[in-house]
Amino acid sequence: MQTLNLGILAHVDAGKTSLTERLLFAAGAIDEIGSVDDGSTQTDSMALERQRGITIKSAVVSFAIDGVTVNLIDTPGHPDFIAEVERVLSVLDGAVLVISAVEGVQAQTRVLMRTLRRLRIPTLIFVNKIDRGGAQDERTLRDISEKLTPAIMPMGSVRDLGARAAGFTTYGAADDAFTTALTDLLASHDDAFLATYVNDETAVPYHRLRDELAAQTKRALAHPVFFGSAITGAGVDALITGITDLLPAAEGDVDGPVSANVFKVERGPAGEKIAYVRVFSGTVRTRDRLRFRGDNEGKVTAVHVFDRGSAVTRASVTAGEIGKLWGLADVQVGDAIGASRTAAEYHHFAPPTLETAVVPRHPEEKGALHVALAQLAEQDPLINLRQDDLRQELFLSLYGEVQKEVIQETLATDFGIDVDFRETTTICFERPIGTGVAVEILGKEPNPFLATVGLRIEPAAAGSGVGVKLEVKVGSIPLFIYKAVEEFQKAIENTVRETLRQGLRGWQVTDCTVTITQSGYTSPESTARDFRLLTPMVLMSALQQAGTVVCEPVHRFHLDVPADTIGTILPVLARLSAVPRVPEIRGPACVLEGEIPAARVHELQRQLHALTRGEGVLEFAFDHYEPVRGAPPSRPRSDLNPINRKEYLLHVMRRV
Ligand SMILES: Nc1nc2c(ncn2[C@@H]2O[C@H](COP(=O)(O)OP(=O)(O)OP(=O)(O)O)[C@@H](O)[C@H]2O)c(=O)[nH]1
Ligand SMILES: [Mg+2]
Repeated sequence: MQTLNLGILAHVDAGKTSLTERLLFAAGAIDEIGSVDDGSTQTDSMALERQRGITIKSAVVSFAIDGVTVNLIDTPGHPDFIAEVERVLSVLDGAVLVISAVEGVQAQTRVLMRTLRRLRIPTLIFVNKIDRGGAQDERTLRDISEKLTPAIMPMGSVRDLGARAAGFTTYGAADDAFTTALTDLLASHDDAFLATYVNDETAVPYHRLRDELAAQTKRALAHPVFFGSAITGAGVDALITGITDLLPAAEGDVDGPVSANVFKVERGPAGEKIAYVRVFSGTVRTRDRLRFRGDNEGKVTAVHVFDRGSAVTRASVTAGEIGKLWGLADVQVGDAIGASRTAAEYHHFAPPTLETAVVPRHPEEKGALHVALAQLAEQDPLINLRQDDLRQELFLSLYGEVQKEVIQETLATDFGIDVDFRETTTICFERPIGTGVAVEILGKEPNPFLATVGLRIEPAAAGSGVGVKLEVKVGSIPLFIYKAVEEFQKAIENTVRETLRQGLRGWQVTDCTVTITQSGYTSPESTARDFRLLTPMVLMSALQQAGTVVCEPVHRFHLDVPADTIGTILPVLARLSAVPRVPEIRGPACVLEGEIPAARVHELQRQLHALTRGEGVLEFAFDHYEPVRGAPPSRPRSDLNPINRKEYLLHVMRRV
């Protein structure tokens, strides 16, 4: 039996969970259809999801149709939980992007589609909620074509739009407008196809058009669009046919070497760790020993595979399938098992832009809080749990306020720990603006360490992160010395990365290249420790020479407001350092788009109600980082600044 791993993605509330439920029902995997509003769906199974009516964690369910097992992955749409979507992307064979026919293309829809296209994930579009008042078909199609991609193909037409009886009829060979539009779209992507068509228009029979549409959809060149309603079930059968006909089933050699990716980690009722894996190649069996993240190893004690709705016990999980594995105690989200094709470090979306300190209400629970947060970080490493050495506080990175509330509630209900958060602040970055060079020579004052380290730091392209290069020649030296040199250089590289977590103003330094220009030691006295302690001094001195600019996250916003309020809104936007584009008046409504520093978004949200008589709707999504205008903010350091040599050396000596 073939497998298709399918992600359901959308802006919050577009109807992903309802559609997942409807697909399961239509395929006969469940007998009764659950509802998000009653808290009875298969995939919103956490108590918090049911209470809040939103999806917080990605969840897997499955159905079988026409000899294909479809593993559906329902993802959260709220931007605070985008990390959940990120982890799922690497395991998908295809996706359904859901768009509400009432709201149209929304902020998160663009972010998701941009990523799906960049990763070349075959994607169908489902325009949902055609039964709701205010639903639009033509306008939604125009919206998709203008804002997402023009490479779309409407697969049918809608009747009784906006009424409970709304339905969807698929086009066929007899619909001339459809076959002409389809031929045009397909010909624009494939020269061979275009040539056949130009030579003889009638030479392209309908089945050839369908085959070519499937081929181009599987290559993520074309995106068929379906319409329907997750609530009434309209259009859902056509969507299922589209899923099985137009999306590619998983491939992989079941007898090959094991290669798998961990995309979700959860704890079972007894606290045991469960890893969700997508297997790309090979077969994982109970009692197999698996290697992951370097030299970590674990023995699989149980395997579950998704089958008709839920997960069932099996002896093995094979290439193409998704399974749950028990027994891998040290496994983390994002781990590659065996020779996986995806690296553990993959980031398709922006990192969290906020941070906050977490404080237990009862100070004696500090230790327990650390353990609990470490467990949450295992499931979501992007929260980036860290302890501040100077102030002894625990810090988390966050996407937004809803995620913060969810963490607070999870700590209270699952771990019995009540916490408060300090003020949430924006996370900035520092980028070097020039080149800086520094060196400390072994045996030369004031270098107290048995090591020579020379470093150069220079700016690199935006978004490139930190690169470390070597300019030192190792030359022809005996192997045992070579090993030591290698170890010392590794120590320098690791320390460079560690030190750059706090730049001149306390922010992570990024988008730079650090070159090791010199390294020296004395044998056998020098140790890796000498390099680890000296490197921060050299690097910070080079960085000071280079200078840095503090960059803050900037969001792209979309504001829907009554047209007569625009005169009062524009000055407020200016005060908040937002840069709006020309307002677009649509009758009594006005659409304003532009950019705004992430730090000011909440202020805008707070004022919007009063400014627009409660009618304004604000949507935003992260766009890019840019230098802070005005005085750059600093972040208190969490440990000693190596620029202050005297204190740094005193501290280092005291630690010995
Ligand atoms: N009328 C109508 N309502 C719908 C339809 N699909 C979903 N809804 C309603 O829209 C709301 C959101 O639906 P969900 O299925 O939770 O949306 P979601 O995309 O999973 O939301 P998140 O997971 O929180 O991002 C619920 O109140 C649903 O009942 C539809 O086709 N028609
Ligand atoms: Mg949902």
